[in-house]
Amino acid sequence: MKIGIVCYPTFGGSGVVATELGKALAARGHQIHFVTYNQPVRLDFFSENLFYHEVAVSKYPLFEYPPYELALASRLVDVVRFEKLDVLHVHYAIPHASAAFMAKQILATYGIHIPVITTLHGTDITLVGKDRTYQPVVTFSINQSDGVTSVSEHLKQDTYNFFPEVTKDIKVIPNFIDLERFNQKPKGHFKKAIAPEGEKILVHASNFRRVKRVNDVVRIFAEVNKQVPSKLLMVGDGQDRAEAEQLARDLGVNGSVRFLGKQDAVEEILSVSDLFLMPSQSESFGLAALEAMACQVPVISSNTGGLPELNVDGVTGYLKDVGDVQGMAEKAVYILQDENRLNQFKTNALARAQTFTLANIMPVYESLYEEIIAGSKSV
Ligand code: GMT
Repeated sequence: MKIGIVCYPTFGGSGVVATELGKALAARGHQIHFVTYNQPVRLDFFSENLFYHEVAVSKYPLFEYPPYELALASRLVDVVRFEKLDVLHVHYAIPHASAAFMAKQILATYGIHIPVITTLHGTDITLVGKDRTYQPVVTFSINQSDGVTSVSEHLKQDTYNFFPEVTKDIKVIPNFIDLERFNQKPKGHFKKAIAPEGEKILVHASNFRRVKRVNDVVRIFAEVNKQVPSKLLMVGDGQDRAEAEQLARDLGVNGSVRFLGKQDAVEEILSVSDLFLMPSQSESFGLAALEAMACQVPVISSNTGGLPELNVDGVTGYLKDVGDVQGMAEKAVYILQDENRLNQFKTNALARAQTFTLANIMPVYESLYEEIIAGSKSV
């Protein structure tokens, strides 16, 4: 198949899922065309089946807000026509689903019928999407998509709750993990450098947006650190980083916390870690937690959104109410204090991650493409 993929090219989870899916499909022999404003971060190698088409947004003094959605729709028309794509798969509804709808309508005037699949990832529904500013457009473009998927059962229900006029059937296809990349690697020397006295290593990775509650990460760590010799690694960058750094100083733990910024080889950092912290306000799935589990790192998370579909309470980690810093710290100490218990949680985390493999999930997308393409040809 010739598949067009639209996504955000940044470090965000939706872009990662879209890129990894595209790479895997290309390895299966499909021709994959990424259409986005920058080279996706994980698309860092050459393959004969992978193509990248940049969306250039021209600047003009009148455009206080350059119309990216129009530039994207135009680029999609161009790519679908000239590369003869079979299907467009857009990740993150805003503005990708509506741009794809517009492209589809324009292509119809050339006699080209291109089916569109929209994958809902999380904040496109739970934060930005349900904002009244975008709600009618999001509702419309979901209903107009030929296929709609969501990354968890919870996100599917959120979509119906927040968008009462959405009538489209939503298929749940969970996020997946490439176990060839994400596995525990022998990085003893790195562990020794970070924790020379054998301290336990806690880790958090995100885009440091408000929804991630990074201050809670620092507060949980400060509590744990009172009872368990430990270090905290903070991976990523974003609006709340400076505040979290200040909080670490205020709580007197800055000497044990390292802010590493954006990192490509997250799996190496996870490989030396003992516990992953994800106290998010909302989380449709929690891909970063799955990456941690694949590297044998148990997870202390909030019980919000799709997290209970991934993190099994008392088995792969613990789940507590959003904002329950004390409860999360208590469970972290409980896991870290006993070496046998910690090892059991590590084993369980890996076993759970193995149920979300790329090999299991990719064929589900493949069959969906086939079904949607066949359906659109029969119309
Ligand atoms: O987590 C983020 O803020 C990034 C965001 C994105 O769309 O780039 O992630 C969302 O999609 C991921 C991939 O499907 C999910 O694993 C994340 O849980 C989800 N984030 C939220 O719901 C906050």
